Amino acid sequence: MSLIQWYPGHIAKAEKQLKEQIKQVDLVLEVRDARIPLASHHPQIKSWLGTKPKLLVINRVDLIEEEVRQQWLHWFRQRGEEPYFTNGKTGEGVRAISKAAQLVGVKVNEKRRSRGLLPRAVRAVVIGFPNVGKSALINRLLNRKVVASARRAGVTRQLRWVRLSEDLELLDAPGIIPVKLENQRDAVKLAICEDIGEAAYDNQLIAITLVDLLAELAREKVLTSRYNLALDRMTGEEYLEKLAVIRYQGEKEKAAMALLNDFRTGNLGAINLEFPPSND
Ligand SMILES: Nc1nc2c(ncn2[C@@H]2O[C@H](COP(=O)(O)OP(=O)(O)OP(=O)(O)O)[C@@H](O)[C@H]2O)c(=O)[nH]1
Ligand SMILES: [Mg+2]
Repeated sequence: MSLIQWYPGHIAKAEKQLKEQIKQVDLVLEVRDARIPLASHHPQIKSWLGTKPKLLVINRVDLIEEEVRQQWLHWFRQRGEEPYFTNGKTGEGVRAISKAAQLVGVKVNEKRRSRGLLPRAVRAVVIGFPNVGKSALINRLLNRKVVASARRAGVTRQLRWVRLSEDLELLDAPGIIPVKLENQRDAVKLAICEDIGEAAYDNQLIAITLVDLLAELAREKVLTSRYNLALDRMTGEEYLEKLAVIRYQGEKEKAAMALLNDFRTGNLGAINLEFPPSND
């Protein structure tokens, strides 16, 4: 597989501004993709945060099974982190986030008062990989569409403050990715889940890897039910070719897009691409 390396200028710029903004806020909301909670973790966030409080938001909870969600909940808690599972489309779980954010605000204002300062709204920035649902979550928190949110990665291009209430202000930030994608397996998962710019990868290669990954996860039956074409002993590459022939007049790009779209929208079912690693 050719390497996925993608770090466009607009992301470099966004990252620079974001690092400055993080210093100004009281709280950071880190949004990840529930199908890949590890691969969608930006490795540098910790060093940017220092001692700043963070809420861990695991979005797209509709695209994993309940049992898997419980496994992640348990895993994160064991590591001393409290994950907030959300659905940026329906708003499920967003109230818990605003409550937790307001609690941080109470602490901020206690401190301010003790220094003779007037209380103010808590300021939080929403960060994460492109397309994980940051803007969608902000819209759900506000219950109306204030910031642009759409299917493709790279929708938010500028930092933008949104006042949620007297007590809470949120900063919508463009998606960020590491300068170097060290782990190519993770990079492929980001591409499959569309949490990285389209320019970064080749659709057919990523679709082939998706099929191979489904086989690895023993979930290949979802292909049979969706396309009426069983994987049997085919490789991902052979499967894509065959699917193209029987459904798309031999056009592999179309077959690849269908596979990717069906996975991304949940048409193939709720499929997590990662499980919590064993804690030892
Ligand atoms: N299935 C599902 N889709 C979601 C969820 N949250 C957001 N989406 C969809 O994911 C896509 C990306 O959402 P955005 O809000 O634009 O994501 P973003 O993180 O702001 O993206 P950038 O600004 O490009 O970095 C949109 O099509 C949303 O409707 C969710 O919980 N489940
Ligand atoms: Mg956005």
